Amino acid sequence: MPNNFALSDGKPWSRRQLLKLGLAGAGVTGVAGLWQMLNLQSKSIVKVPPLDMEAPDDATNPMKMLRDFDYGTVKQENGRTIREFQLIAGTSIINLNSAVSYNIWDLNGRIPGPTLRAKQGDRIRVLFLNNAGHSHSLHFHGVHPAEMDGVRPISNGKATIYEFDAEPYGVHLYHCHIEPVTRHIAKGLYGMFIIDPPTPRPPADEIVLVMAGYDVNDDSHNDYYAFNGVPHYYMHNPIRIYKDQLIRLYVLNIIEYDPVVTFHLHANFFDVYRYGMSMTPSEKADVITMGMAERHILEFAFRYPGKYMFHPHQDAIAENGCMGQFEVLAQSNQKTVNNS
Ligand SMILES: [Cu+2]
Repeated sequence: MPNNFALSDGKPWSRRQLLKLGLAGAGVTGVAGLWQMLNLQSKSIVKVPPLDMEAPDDATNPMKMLRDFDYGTVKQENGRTIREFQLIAGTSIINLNSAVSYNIWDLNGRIPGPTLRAKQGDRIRVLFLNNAGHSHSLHFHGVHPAEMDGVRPISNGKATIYEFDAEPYGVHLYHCHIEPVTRHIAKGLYGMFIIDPPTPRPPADEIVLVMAGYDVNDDSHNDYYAFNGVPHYYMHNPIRIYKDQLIRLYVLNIIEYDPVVTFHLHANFFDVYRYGMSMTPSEKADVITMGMAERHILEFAFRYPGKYMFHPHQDAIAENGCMGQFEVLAQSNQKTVNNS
């Protein structure tokens, strides 16, 4: 397989370019496509409050990212199911607050990158195009051959293909692995990679929370922190969920420079599925400690309506942006109030 091919104009791949490479998608078909449709159908059993879409549709749209899963394009090749994703590294400027803007590296125009989602056993193919100015790569957590480990630099304007089987099931991640890795991660090149178990988990309102830090003055200390890209966003725009409905949080700690953070949920306890690698919880907690790159599934339901905070219990980290709240709504047919 060609592992490093140049693209002439550095623009996103056209269907013609992909056809030339034999990589154009054929749509959702076959068993894996059926799984995807069933997955989406089971989601339709779950009631999700209308989103407050105040945020601009640019590199940062934390409300949209909460429940946004990229299932890729499913194809059949030689009797195998291929799940194909496209990730394009670029550059963006984001506003960390009303006074501070910051240059990031993004994936598909967003920070964090897309939450990729597959079923255990799918063949994963990731088309990676680097348009972000420096050499970058994508390293996936999971099990795969050495040549697919994503530590080889892909220079600016070049593309590569990572291909491997999705295993084992769990909550994983991907990130750039070019030195200094701290900087390449802290500047935005990361995302969550969920591999679903063969037997689906029960229907739930599934929500992604990625904790990250920003070192804006390059002194190897974070100045700001965020859930899903924007400091304090979910404090000002609470995540609406419904009372008594199962919430399944996929939480990732990708904060560089701080060795560990915790995740604390107010007024509740959650079931912990460590690394998402089991179908039965290992423990119940209201604070969980997460080292760099640790990620877990946390499940809970709220019994009482109201607003409830979540944040790392290192309060300096919370106060500098890694803080949000759930707004628990009483009835699933209730009209939500736009309090903007
Ligand atoms: Cu990089």
